[in-house]
Amino acid sequence: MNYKRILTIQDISCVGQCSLTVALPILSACGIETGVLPSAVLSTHTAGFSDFTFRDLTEDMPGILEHWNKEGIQFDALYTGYLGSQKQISYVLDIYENTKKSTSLFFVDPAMADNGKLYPGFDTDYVNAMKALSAKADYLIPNITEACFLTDMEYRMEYDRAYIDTLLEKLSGLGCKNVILTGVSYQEGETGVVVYEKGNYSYYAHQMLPNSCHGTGDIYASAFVGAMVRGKTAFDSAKIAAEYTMECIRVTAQLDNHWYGAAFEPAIPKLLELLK
Ligand code: PXL
Repeated sequence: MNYKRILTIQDISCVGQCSLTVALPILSACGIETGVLPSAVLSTHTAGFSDFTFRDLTEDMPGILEHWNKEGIQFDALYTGYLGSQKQISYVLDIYENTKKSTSLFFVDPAMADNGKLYPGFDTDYVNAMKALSAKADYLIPNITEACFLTDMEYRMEYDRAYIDTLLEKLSGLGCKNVILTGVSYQEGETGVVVYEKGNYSYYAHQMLPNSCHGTGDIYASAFVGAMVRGKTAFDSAKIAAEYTMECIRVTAQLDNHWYGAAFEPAIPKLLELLK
């Protein structure tokens, strides 16, 4: 039986349907044993709520790693998302180096920005630390805004294939092996994802839905990682994650006042169907 164990490191936003509260159920639905390491605990996510609480768990990390090492605990894959602090990023690298197997895959979603802007609380030092983490990724999963921050390129709302090619080359220049670049749109009414594997470009285009939701980056990355750890190719995983994310957006569009996240749970049967 193909039963793998993954570790995911990202925050717990207690309410808001993002990060760990999205990654854990999606990876579990993919049939993967999922170890979790919360990077921080927030009362809600930071996009649209005010006065949220934030407890940084950076200083818990070395002790957790020490215990895992004593127990000989290893993971078949490691997947990082929103991290709590710049210092934490170096601990995360330590955890990766000391819990991986020779075949383990490292997935990095540099969850720090969208729509041309960094999320609240992040700065240039954090971006620089994220560049170092991204360099180690087998699969880096940024949106265009994050890709621009990681490569010091100008963020553009309108662009062409040459702009995307330069972004991909610069991201590879950081040292990561493969890139899954989300939210790439070359035509009105259409968007898609670029799969850049060992320097080879492929593109999965799909309909651009009229509504967008917070947290879809986390849904996309979790489904992509889940499909890959299940043994799908990167292109098939990119497609499965895109189709599932679109279904989540469609479900959310039917709800009133669901502004803070995407209703990914009712769409889980669709994910299971796509994984068959
Ligand atoms: O969805 C990314 C994300 C994760 N975690 C927290 C966030 C955000 C985006 O705003 O605020 C705490």
